[in-house]
Amino acid sequence: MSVTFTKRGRIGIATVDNPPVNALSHAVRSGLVEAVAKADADPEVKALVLICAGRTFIAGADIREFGRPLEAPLLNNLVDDLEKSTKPFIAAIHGTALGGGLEVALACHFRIALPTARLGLPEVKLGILPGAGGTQRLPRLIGVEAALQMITEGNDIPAAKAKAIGLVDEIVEGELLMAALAFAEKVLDENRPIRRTGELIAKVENPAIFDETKAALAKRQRGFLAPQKCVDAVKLSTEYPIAEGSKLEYELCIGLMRGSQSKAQRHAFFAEREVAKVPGLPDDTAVRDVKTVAVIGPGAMGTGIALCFINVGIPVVLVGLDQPTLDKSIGTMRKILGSNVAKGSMTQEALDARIATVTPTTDYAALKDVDLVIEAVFEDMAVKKDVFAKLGNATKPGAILATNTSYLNIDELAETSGRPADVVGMHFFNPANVMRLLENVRGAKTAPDVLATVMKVGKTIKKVSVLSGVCDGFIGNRMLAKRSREGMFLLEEGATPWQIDKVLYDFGFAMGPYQVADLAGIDVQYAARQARWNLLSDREHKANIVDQLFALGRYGQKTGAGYYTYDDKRKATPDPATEQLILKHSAARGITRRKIDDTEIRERLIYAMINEGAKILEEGVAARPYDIDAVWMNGFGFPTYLGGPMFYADEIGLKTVYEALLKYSEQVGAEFFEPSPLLKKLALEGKGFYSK
Ligand code: T1G
Repeated sequence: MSVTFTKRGRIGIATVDNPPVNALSHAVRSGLVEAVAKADADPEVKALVLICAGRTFIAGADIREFGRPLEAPLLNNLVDDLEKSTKPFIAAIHGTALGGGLEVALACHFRIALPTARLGLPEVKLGILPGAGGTQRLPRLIGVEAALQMITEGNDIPAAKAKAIGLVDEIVEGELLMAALAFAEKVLDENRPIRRTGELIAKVENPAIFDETKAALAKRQRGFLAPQKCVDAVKLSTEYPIAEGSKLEYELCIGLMRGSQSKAQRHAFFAEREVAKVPGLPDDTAVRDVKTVAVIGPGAMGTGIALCFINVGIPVVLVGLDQPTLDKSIGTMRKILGSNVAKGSMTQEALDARIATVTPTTDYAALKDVDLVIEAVFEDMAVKKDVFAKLGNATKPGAILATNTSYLNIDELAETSGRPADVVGMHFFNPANVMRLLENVRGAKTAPDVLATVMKVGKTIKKVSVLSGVCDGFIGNRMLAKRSREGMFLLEEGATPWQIDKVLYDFGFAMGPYQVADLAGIDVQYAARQARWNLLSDREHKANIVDQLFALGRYGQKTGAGYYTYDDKRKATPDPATEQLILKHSAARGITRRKIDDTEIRERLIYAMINEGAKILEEGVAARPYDIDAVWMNGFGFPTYLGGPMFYADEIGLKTVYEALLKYSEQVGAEFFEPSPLLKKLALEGKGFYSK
């Protein structure tokens, strides 16, 4: 039974119980409609408390029901019934009141919450908008400006802020049901008037806010449809009475829900959760305690990694070669946390206390009690082997030894430590305290409890953890290398860096590969190329434009010129000198340059990645296509409204990808575009990577 109706004296209680997050499934909607009818019909019942069992209030509509015909009663029917009741209805909130859950609470006449509760309308993150009155009632309750921000960004807010903006009537402590019953009695005793949110007026201070918000969103959430429609929906609240506005809102919501973007963003939602479950690693696999962490190497990555842990209250021992580099790292942490103080989301005392949980040292003896060590030193095998040899002796039995390498062979490092079962890859992405992706890498001898532990640690530090097997570049960088290869070949054959950058920018990436190269540093790319030289094909050796730019000292933004030139505001301008260098290179390579259209560029860059993704699945480096999509959406900027490379491939059709690969196999070479056996098989069977 998803909803029970009980009575305590003159108060009715509707309790929703639909684990894990009390989603508004058909059964819950029906149960609530029944409970409201009972409360309305029962003369003894003078008020109703709506409360949820388990860890949270209603966390929204049941996303798994999307894409299927929606069964009555619809959520809109329920919220209308709630609001029009003549008896005070009180929503008692704990955990997260999200999406349809907050819409149900908004239709209640009063809302109370525990201090730990959070409230939000995250629908825009699923490529839709609130479709049960949220865009009509929230602006009426908290004002258009505040509602626009909550609805277009989709972030949840703490109970205290919700109280401050009028979304919640009272913050209550202790046992929620008791507090809710007391609040209901107070409402009745004081004969408080029923306040129907839908009858309030949506006040707007700046009528231009709608156009201004749309313009800002077009930049900040470029390519996403839902944020724009959210603004349209909120505007309706200032133009129509609740009933009409809600009807129009619902149509906008359903329109988005049927679209490809929402389908992709819902896929992204579930991918993020699926990747946390590792096939073959039972949920009850033991995990090791991780109360203290050490980070070896206080460089940019080490500093970001240390921040991930101190930000969730786990103290860090930071190991460096000398005091100045340690001081520099602490200084950087202070600077990064300082922006929170400036924004008012953190006090200076809290900042100082957090920094105090970092113990900088040059002495490996300080590692004797730590539970997890993450090595983040220079990407050189000899340097890393030296560190792992020391770690094997300096740490306690059972301490996990992780490496942040992005390319090097973890099994070699594991052997050096003398305890390969404790060694694992934890590959963070720069900046580590910002990027959501954590690629955990299973070594040949990594123990199951070590894997289970680092997957759990990933969740603790608020990362999307994906497990990869050992190979050159793991999941993300391995596929990226194929895209970069094609980018180089296309430059030789007739494209320009700015043409290629525009194609990927229009595709939905925040930046094209050559602007990224200039940002990360041509010198860094050159070093990575040298380190992987033996893994490159003969043609890749010859497609050495990176080497030529490096030789000219053009390292990108840091030297004011790379592929582009940069002014003092770091604005990029296509550089004719680079174009000349590329033309001369093609001539020297005996390649006749030709006009290359954007479609070919897009297909060669993206299909090369998809084909490599298929090989990664074949080899078991990734267990599922979800893992690949989660890596690319959370670590490599693949637009979530396209769902990741493997989902995208299914949407355009594997047959289309397969035929294009055959074409480029002819044109560029089978060495580079021979379709993987898995992709060929699925394409010829008319299936996709996600086909059951
Ligand atoms: N529907 C179906 N399943 C859901 C779900 C939902 N709304 N929310 C979570 N789950 C599943 C999830 O897949 C996972 O399953 C398990 O619950 C635990 O989730 C009309 C149309 C609530 C903050 O967008 O943000 O309302 O993997 O691992 O980290 O306007 O889940 O175990 O099988 O994420 O503690 C709007 C989505 C819907 C909220 C908890 N609501 N959920 O986080 O656990 S649209 C949302 C979350 C809507 C109306 C519209 C989080 C959470 P499994 P979890 P968590």
